[in-house]
Amino acid sequence: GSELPTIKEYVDNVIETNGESELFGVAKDKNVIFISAESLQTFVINNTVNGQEVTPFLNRLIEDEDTYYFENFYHQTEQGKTSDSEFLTENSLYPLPRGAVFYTHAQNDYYALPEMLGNEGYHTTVFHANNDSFYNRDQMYPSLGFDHFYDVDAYEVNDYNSVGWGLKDKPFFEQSMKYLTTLTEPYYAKFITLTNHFPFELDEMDKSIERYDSNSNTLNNYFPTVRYMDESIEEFFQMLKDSGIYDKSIIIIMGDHYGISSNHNKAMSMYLEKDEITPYDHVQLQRVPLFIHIPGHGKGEARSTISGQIDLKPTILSLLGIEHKDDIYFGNDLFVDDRKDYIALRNGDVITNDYIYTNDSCYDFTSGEVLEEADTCFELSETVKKELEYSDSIIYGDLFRFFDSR
Ligand code: GP9
Ligand code: MN
Repeated sequence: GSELPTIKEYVDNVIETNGESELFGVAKDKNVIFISAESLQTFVINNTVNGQEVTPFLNRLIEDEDTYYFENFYHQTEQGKTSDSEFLTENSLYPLPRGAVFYTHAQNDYYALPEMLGNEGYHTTVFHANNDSFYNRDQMYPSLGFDHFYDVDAYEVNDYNSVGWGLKDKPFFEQSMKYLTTLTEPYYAKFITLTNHFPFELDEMDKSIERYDSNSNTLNNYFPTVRYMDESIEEFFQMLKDSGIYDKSIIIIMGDHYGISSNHNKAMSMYLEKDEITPYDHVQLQRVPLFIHIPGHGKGEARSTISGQIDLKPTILSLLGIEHKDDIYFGNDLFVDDRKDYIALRNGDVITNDYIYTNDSCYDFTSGEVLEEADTCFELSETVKKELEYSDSIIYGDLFRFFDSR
């Protein structure tokens, strides 16, 4: 545990914010409904395919005065994909550079969001129609402090209501309602969708829009399954309203990671009407949508804050009015002004308001031009290396064992 004080000092000096959050306590004692939207990327938001909107519901949600939408929000996952995004969200720690921390370090001590919310009287639960051992979730969720996991056994799955990886998102949300309506309030309930998963299979009857037409079937199929997920979330909102849950809750929707890898850059450049996908464009394609919807709030807006999955834990705690000064974490409340002004991707890439560091080069954030004079950009990439190493040390050394959460 000898490294812990050094890391804590770094967190106090570099990460910890001072100013009051604009939204501290705004959702005190409310339920938190978190939707992890499989493979949802920002490039489809407010975009069209064959002249049709891809995500009409989510686009309308951005305009809703109860919604904060973050357009410069990045996934920070590596090989652990969905599980990495869960790890980031619950801990505000980085996932590991290789493998999935859900598999390799499930027995560690953590001081994760579900545990902290549990201490505040919240019931914490996950809904996901896959086997509980997938990604070792049956081991990891208790370590994170989740009270219960409604896995595939909680659902009725048959040939008619499943496709690709399993239960389709619409029946998934529908069947989840009977459990959700009986949970003790307040609760933190995480829903992990599945239909919009590579290779993006969808039954004809579930297709509301046509495929794209390019040399990549992956990209072509992506659009109709994204639309299906958009519709499933719309139906879920309606069910929340009909059951009276909506007014007692905040709803967060987050893309877990990219769905279209760089193997499909040729088709992607055609869709985006670009000559090529540059390293800069590649980083910008790592943006995933984040919606924070607070029913009755009335002050929501779209924001360009440079942000990432590492920021969710401090943000959710702050919305609920929970202090966590002694905690060790690497993100910031999204609603505080003096946030650290960069986001690190797991591979060491860095994004700020002014530039993007990737591929040993610095690019102008807005124009995507390579910057020749960029000392601060290169210096920051060194800070970020250290920050990633600190986070890794916590996991490799199981350092939360020595952490007194008071
Ligand atoms: C599996 C689901 C998908 O349960 O979360 O995982 P992914 O392949 O996206 O990491
Ligand atoms: Mn995923």
